[in-house]
Amino acid sequence: MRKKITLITGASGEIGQALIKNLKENSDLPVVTLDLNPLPDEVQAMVTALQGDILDKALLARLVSEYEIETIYHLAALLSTRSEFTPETAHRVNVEGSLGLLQLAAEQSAWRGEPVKFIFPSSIAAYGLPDLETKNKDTHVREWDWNTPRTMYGCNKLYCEMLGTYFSDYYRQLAPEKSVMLDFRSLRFPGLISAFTVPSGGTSDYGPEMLHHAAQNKPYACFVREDVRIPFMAMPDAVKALLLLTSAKRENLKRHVYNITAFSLSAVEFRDWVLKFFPNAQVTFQPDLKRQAIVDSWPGDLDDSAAQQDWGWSPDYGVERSFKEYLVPNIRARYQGSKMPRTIE
Ligand code: AKB
Repeated sequence: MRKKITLITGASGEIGQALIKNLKENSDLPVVTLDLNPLPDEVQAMVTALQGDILDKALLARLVSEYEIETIYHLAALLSTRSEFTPETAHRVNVEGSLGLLQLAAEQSAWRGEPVKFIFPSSIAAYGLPDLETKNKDTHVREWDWNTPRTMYGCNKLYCEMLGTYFSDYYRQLAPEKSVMLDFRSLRFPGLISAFTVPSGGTSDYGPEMLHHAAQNKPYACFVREDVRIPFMAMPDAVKALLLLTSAKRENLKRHVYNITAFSLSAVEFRDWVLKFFPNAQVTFQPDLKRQAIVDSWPGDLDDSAAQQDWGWSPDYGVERSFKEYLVPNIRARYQGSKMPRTIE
């Protein structure tokens, strides 16, 4: 008999590490991870870790032959800045990788006669607002607004949302017999901030970078203008959202893709929060006009009312609580202790 598991791809990334720790405490199902990179020792001990490429068909076939997968958290992706440097590789990993996993989940759903839940983190990068005037005016961007991304990563995320929806609702729609289909659920995350890891390869990285530099007493040159605004979220809320959406009753979900947000800050407001806790922080603003243009195309804030209504979403961490109770104490402890946070994508 195949062993029931939860599968996490891209598990060595920021969300993956936080999710593993949470599942370890709150779920009875064993977790199997798949990542190109090794996991840090502390999380590796909590899972069965497979090191490999999501594009490796033989590896995926082995996974299906050994395990019955209940839920897939498909986190593996190249982020927005990195993807602009290697767009074709980004497309391979972000789109072809997702397609392969959707096929795997579709096969497993049909084989076991029960849908595999496929949880897919999307992003504010799926939006592309045309100009700053529109961005400043439309501060409650809804899921169907401005779906015109201007990055490879954003295009990949938007398309994979559509692919997931297709696999969930229409896959093999002309086949003579209808089989059980997978259950695709996706979240559009704002910029995420973790106390334990520093991101790299993203374009919302200036927020977490500012904070982690301040905690280490290092000067930081912010690569966007003072006034640029996007929504952010502390990592515990990101994990909470993934788990809430996973456990939501399917009949309550009126959409496959949901916005979620916690708080919206301009870069200078972010700096001011950092200064409250690290008054000696040295932050300057030296915009990189190309990365700036990407952030300018992302919404200043989102309308997440559909998530609130359908599956009870609300963040636990507003801006003050995020800094005061989660980010600052953990970051301080981290840098005072022996372990430096890992930089990860
Ligand atoms: C990135 O900057 O690429 C990500 C994102 C906003 O999805 N953090």
